Amino acid sequence: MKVQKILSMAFAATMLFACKPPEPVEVAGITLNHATLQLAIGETEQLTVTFSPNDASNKTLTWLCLEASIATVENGLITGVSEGTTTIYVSTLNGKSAECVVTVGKTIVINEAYSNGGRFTDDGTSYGDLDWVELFNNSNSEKDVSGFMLYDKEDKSEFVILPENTKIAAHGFLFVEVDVAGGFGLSSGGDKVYLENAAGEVIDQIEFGALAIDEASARKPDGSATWVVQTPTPGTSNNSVVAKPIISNFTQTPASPTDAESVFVGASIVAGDGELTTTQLVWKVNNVEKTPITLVFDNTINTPNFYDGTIPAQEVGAVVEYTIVAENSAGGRAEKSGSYTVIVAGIDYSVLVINEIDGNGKFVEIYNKSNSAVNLYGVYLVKNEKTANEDIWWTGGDVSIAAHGYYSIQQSGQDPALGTEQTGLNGISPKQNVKFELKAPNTSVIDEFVRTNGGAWSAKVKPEYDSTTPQYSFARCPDGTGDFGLAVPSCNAANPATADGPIVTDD
Ligand SMILES: [Ca+2]
Ligand SMILES: [Ca+2]
Repeated sequence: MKVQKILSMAFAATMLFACKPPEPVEVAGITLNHATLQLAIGETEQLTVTFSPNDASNKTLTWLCLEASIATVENGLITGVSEGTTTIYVSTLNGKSAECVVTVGKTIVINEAYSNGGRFTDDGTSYGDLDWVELFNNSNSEKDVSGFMLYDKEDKSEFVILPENTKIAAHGFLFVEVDVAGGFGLSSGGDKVYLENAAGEVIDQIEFGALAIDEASARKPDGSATWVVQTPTPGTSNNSVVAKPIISNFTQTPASPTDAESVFVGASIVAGDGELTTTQLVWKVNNVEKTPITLVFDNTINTPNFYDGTIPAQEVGAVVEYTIVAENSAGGRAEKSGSYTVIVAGIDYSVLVINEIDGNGKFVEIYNKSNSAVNLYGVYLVKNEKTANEDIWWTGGDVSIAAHGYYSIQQSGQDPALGTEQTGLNGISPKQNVKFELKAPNTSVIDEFVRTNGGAWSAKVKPEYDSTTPQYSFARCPDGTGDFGLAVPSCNAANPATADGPIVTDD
């Protein structure tokens, strides 16, 4: 009996102890199984929460999505609604929380485009051999893209069709070279790309601007609606590289400033990744570095994100080179360069003509029809429609051509006593197609001479005036105002009042 009583008391004590309410275990923190998530429209994905500590007493959660138009969430089950990026928040009753950034996109999208295929950077990098696009599968299941079609013109005159059995893994990438036989090239100055599914429906279309050799236009994050410019990542995620700032709508006014004019330089600049930290104009005059000019945001210009600054007026002949530099807080950097040469104000260049061209004596003679001298600074001759700087045949220095005077430019290697100056370039021939354009510093054409049979500039043309006697030049007769005809060469001297005959092209 006594033993039984003792046991009974022990049992009661135990019961008393067991019934004492346990101390609640507070939630110290929660984490989600995804910090970021990619989802196709209409698709679902379950987020799961891990509690710390795991035996926390109250695991009640509240879920919230910032933009229900992009995605919805119910007990951690996310449903993609429309293209965009939003954030899912989950919190406990004691205020611990976690979040997941959700990007919702179309199931299969054009994720990246590269337009400088076949070229190499200075360090030999090639981002794929040919122009290419990258497709991305936003969804969490593998997708068959056999028969999908890519093209860059609405008439579908050139296209690439993805072959049978082409699949893209869940959240995977497909690298597609497009500048292949029957395919299409992408313009490095900017282009469009369309993507059709096997049923012939356009499921994505993009448009991108000018890209440098080390730049691609890319969705970032992958599959999102946000486009950036960054180092190409063919066939792999765009998320791992830093997006550069994008400089567009570049403006320089005036194009050919005089010594009385300051120069307005501006561009639209967006950050890419992070925030803009630098918008600067780095510049030099005649190779001497100047203090950089800060480009400031200008809301008076009706162009978005426009930053501009002003380079002060410089002396005649000054060569001004400048670079817009934009940097973002993520370490991305972009540049856009320009240059100009300061010209003399108020010159009427229309009084200048190409007066004579001699393919035998190898000179071009310029004549001034007016009663006053004309400064030739920045006036230039272009041969055979070439426009690259190295192909400008001659550019005038700070010299003047007298009233009713002549100024001749010889091909290199000719008798220096004959002309006024020599150009380093050669190539005047009396038996080839030829065109010379005399241009003002603002690039407008003042006068031109052309003799062509319609073929290539390198093509031979008959008759070959170097094999005739005399070896004629092509000259305005009389000086300045007459039509071009055949004349005995007269470098830096008056052309005859009438030509010996017309310039003939047999073929
Ligand atoms: Ca990529
Ligand atoms: Ca002459």
